[in-house]
Amino acid sequence: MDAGVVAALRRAQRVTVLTGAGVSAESGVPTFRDAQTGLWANFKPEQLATPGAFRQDPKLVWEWYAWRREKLHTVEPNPGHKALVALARRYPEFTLITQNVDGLHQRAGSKRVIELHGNITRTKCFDENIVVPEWTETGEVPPRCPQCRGHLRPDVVWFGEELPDEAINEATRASGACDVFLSIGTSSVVYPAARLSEVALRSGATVVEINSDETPLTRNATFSLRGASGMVLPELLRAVGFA
Ligand code: BJW
Repeated sequence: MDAGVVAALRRAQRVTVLTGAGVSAESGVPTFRDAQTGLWANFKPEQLATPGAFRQDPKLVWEWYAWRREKLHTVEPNPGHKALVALARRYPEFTLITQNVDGLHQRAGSKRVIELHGNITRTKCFDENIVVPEWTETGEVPPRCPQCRGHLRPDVVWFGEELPDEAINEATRASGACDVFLSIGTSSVVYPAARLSEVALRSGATVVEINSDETPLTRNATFSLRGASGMVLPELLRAVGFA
């Protein structure tokens, strides 16, 4: 384990973590940029996760999310998610920001999670942009909003849509006010989330990337740990003396 990373985590009082799809990969959730399999092999996620795709074919997009939601019932948090729960206990200020919509951090036991891109288990009205907790199933796909009869959609952030104000504001604040910033399992290509590591670097934080591959962040990060987060994070905790 890199001695510089260990020393930075031992010194730190304020730690901010940004996670992406890679952190859930070892739970069996495909990453966003993995090729899709089965029914969805012919579709690119980037082409389905847009308001335009939903307007054009709401049934297709609803069914894609229904399929992904179903698959979440068969997966569990992995050692990477659990290591972040343990890490949080060690710092007076700890902020966990995720781009993931799968809720696995919360299921692992993380208490406060800033969800930048929403949560796949919530549903909202496409027209009114308000969360809809319940509706009547009539067999129509997607189902209709009980208020306005418009289409329902998952409460996630698609390309070209604004991130929830409170989430991005709090994430930006915590990224600019930390001693160590960990960027874990994200390709660092989707903005504004990718900007958070830049904010941390500019404010003088030690930025540590944990990823099985290189990303555009690799060359700018203070340290880069190459490997699966479900292995690297528990190892890091042991090296720091937290496990
Ligand atoms: C492992 C591993 C293991 C594997 N261990 N590692 C500035 C510049 C350029 C473009 C823009 C910009 N500002 C805005 C844009 C446009 C756009 C954007 O960023 N486009 C880029 C692609 C170029 N951004 C937006 O539209 C955002 N909105 C916005 O900015 O609003 C303002 C605005 C509006 C209108 C016009 C202009 C501005 C919204 C972005 C919403 C992203 N939504 C999605 C879908 C969510 C719902 C769903 O899940 O279906 O979020 S897209 C998708 O990407 C998903 C993810 O959260 C997000 C990030 O992906 P992530 O998590 O990094 O996953 P992968 O798959 O890319 O990478 C996995 C990584 O893990 C890899 O690196 C692997 O190596 C690694 N890995 N296994 C460790 N075991």
